[in-house]
Amino acid sequence: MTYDPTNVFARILRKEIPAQLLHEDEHCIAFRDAAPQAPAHFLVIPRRPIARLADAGPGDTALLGHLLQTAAALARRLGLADGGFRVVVNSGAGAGQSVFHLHVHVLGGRDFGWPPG
Ligand code: DGP
Repeated sequence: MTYDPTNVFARILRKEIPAQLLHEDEHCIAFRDAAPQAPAHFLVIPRRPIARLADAGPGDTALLGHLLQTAAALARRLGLADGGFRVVVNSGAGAGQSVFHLHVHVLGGRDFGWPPG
């Protein structure tokens, strides 16, 4: 799908609106989710403008790996690794995606059921 640069995560990347930043590097940033669904809930997003996971291509392979590495490193740093944490990517409105800039949810600090809703 076409990337809309007015989406809220693009605005966070441009520092037009604030976020509780946890991490920044040349490829991605991570910040706390404004509507947390667990005691710990943060998002890892690429700087590259990709609307949905479904829009990622072969040229994004290293970037996608970096997002997961960053998610795991932050989960360890926040003390979530031993108790377990969940990583979720909603791709498309039907899957629950509401902000159309690719993002990796990381949730921890409680038990999770399966299958997810
Ligand atoms: P999804 O439904 O997968 O597109 O997740 C979008 C998430 O983004 C949702 O958990 C709430 C969060 N969110 C929406 N707007 C903002 C915002 O302005 N700041 C922050 N930190 N999170 C936001």
